[in-house]
Amino acid sequence: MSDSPVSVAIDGDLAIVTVDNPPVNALAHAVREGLSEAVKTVEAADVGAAVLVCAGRTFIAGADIREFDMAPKAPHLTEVVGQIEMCSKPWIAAIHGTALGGGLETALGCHYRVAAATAKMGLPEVHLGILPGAGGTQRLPRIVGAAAAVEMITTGVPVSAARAKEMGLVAKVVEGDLTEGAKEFARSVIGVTPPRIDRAPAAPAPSDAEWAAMRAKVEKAAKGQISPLGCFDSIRNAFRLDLDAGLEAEREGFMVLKDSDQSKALRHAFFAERAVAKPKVIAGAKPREIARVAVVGGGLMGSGIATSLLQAGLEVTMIEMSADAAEAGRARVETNLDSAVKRGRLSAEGKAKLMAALTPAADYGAAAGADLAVEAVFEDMEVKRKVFGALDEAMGAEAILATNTSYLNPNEIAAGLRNPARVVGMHFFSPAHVMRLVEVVQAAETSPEVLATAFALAKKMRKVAALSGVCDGFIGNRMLSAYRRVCDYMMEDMRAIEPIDQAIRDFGMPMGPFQLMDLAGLQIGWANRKRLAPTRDPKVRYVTVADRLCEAGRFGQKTGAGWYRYEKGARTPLSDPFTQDAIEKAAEEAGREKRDFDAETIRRRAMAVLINEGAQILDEGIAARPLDIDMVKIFGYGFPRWRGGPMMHADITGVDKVLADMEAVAADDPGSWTVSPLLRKVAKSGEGFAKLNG
Ligand code: T1G
Repeated sequence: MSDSPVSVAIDGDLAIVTVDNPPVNALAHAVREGLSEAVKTVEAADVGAAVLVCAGRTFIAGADIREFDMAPKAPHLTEVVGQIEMCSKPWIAAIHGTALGGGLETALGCHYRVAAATAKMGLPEVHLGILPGAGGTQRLPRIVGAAAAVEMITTGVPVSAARAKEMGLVAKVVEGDLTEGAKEFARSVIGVTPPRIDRAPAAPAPSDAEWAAMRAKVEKAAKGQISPLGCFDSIRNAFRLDLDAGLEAEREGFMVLKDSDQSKALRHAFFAERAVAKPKVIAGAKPREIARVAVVGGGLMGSGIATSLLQAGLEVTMIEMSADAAEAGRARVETNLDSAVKRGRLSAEGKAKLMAALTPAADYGAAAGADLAVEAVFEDMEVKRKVFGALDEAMGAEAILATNTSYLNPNEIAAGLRNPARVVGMHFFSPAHVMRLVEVVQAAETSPEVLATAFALAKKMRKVAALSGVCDGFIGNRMLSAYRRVCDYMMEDMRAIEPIDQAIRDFGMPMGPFQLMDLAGLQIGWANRKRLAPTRDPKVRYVTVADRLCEAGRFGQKTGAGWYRYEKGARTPLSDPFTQDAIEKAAEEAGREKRDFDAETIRRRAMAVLINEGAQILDEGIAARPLDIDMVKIFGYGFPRWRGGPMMHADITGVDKVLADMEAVAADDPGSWTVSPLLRKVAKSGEGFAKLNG
C-alpha cells in the first residue's frame, strides 16, 4: 500500500484518480508526482477514460504556497498538466468546492471538465503577486476568449459553475452526486479522441485598440501592483505565440514575479490573514454559542454593527434612549440592507428575514436574554460606565459585554461590574457593515473564553479580528496618530498638504492623511486632543493647524471644508487659501524654518514613524506579533496588501534603513520622538520582524 496522496481505482471501463491531500488538496510535490504516475497507470490500464476527483472539501486549491520559498522540485506542474493533456485517453476533471490556481490549471489539462453546481473556479494567483504558472494564461484564453480570460486572471475573482458553463469552461454542471455524474459523462466520451487545446495562437485576437483599452483598465485597477500587468502580458502572448512558446514565456514571467517583493508581501498577507485569527491566548479556549446580541446605540456605528450581525444570522436587539431614536436606528439598518439588495448581494426576501430578526427597544430590560452586548454609544467614560452598569443589571452574570470604544480604557469601563472577566473590547471600523477589521481588546481581566468568543463572533461576521492590548488608541489608532503627527510636522515645515497626500497615495494608500481626515471628520481628533491636553508633554512639538480649522467650523467633507474645500455635493478635494493661511501662521508662530521634502523622503519618514510605533507596540506587548499589526493596518486603514503591512514593509525595505530614517526624524525635533529600542534591536539582528511572528 502506497502512501501517495494520489490513488487510482479501476471502475469497469473507467479509472478513478483521486487526490487526497488535506486540507485543500494543494499540489505539494507528492501530489504532482502521484498525478504523473497516475497518467502512466491510466495509459497502461484497460480503461477508456479517467475521472479526476478530489477527496474532502474541495478540488485542488492550487500550488502549495508553502513550497514557494523552496527550490522547485520535479515534476513541475506544467509538465504534469502536459502529461495529462497528452494522455491517449480522455480525462474528465470532476470539480467541487474551489478549483483554484494550479488546481484549475490541472483541470484545464484535462480534456473535459464537469462541475458541481456549487463549485467555483478561478485563477487567484494575482492575489499572491504572481501569474498562473502552469498554463493558465495560455489555455484559459484559448477556451474562453481574451476578454473573459483577462477579467478572470487579472482580478483573480473566481466564477460560479453556471458562469463557467456559459463561458465554455465546463462541459456539464452536475446536480446530485458529482462523481456519478462525472462517470456518466466519461462513459459518453470513451473512444473519442481526446480534444486537445489548439496549439496555434488563440483566435479571434482583439484589435490593438481593444488590447490597449483592456490594458489601461488593468493598470488603473492595479494601483501600483505589478502582477496584474504581468498576467495581462502573458495572456496577450496566447494570441501571438503557439502554445509551447507561450508556456515558456509564461514560466519566465512567473519566476520573475515569484521572486518579487510584492509577491513575498502578498504571501505573507495570505498566511497572516489566517494566523491573526489564532492568537496564542485563545488556544484551547472554547468559544461560547452566541445567538442573540444586544447592540446599544443606533447611530452610524451601532447600526453598522447591527447590520453586520444580522447578516451573520444573529438575532439583534437594538437599544436606544427613546422609541424615536430606536426607530431611527432601525431605519439606518434598513438603509444598509437596502443597499445590499441594490447591489444584488441580498434578495428582497432575505432582507425581510433579516429585518424580522431585529428588535428595536428603548429600555435595557430588552437585553435580558442576549448572550452578548456591544456598546456603541458616545465616547465618554461616564456614559459608557452607565451603559455597562445597566447591562450588568439587565443581563445574566455570564453574558459577554463588549465595548466598541476607540480610545477609552476598557479596564475603567469594566471597573465595579459583577464579573469583569466578561468585558472585552470589540473595536469596529466605520462603516462597520463594510470594513473588515475588528480589534479585539483584551482588558486586564478578560478571560480567554470571552476572547475566543469574540474571535468566533468576528469570524461569523466575516471580519478579520486582531488581538490588541490596552493603550491609547489600541494598535490601529495609536499608530495612526503617530503617523499623522509626522505628517503634521512635514506639513508645517513644507507649508503644504498636497505633496504629502500625493506621496502617500503614490505609495499605494487609498488616501493621503489630510484627505483621510476630511473624509472621517476632524471632530473626533479634536475631542481627543482636548482630552489629552492636560497631560501633553510640552517637549513634544505640537502643530496647531487642525485646531484652527476646527475652531473655524471646518470639520471636513461633511461641512464643505476641512483641510481642503469641497464644492456642494462633490468629494473632490480643492486647495483652499484658508488652510494655506492657517499653516503659514502656525509655522511662523512656531518659528519653523521652511523646508522641502521630496516625495521619497515624505514616504520614508511617514513609514519610519509608523513602523517605529509598531515596534513600540510590540515591545509593550500591546500586539503579540508583527503580523497582527500588519493585518490591522491592511484591513482597517487601507495599507496596500501588496506591501504586506508596515512591519513586513520594514523587512522588505531593510530594518536598518528604517531605523536610519527614524533617527533622522527624531533628530529634527528633539524630545518629540522615542526611537523604539526594539526597532534598534531588530535592525541590529538583521533578521527582520518576521522572525518575531513565531
Ligand atoms: N497552499 C498551502 N496552504 C494552503 C493553500 C495553498 N494553496 N490554500 C490553503 N492553505 C491552507 C491555509 O493556510 C489553511 O491553513 C488551510 O489550508 C485551510 O485554508 C502554479 C503557483 C482554498 C478557498 O491562492 O483561497 O496555484 O491556517 O482556512 O476558508 O499557477 O484556502 O489551517 O494552517 O483558507 O475553506 C493558488 C488559496 C495558489 C488558493 C479554502 N491558489 N487558498 O478556504 O480554508 S498559486 C490559491 C484559498 C498557484 C500555479 C500557482 C482558500 C480556499 P491553516 P482556509 P477555507
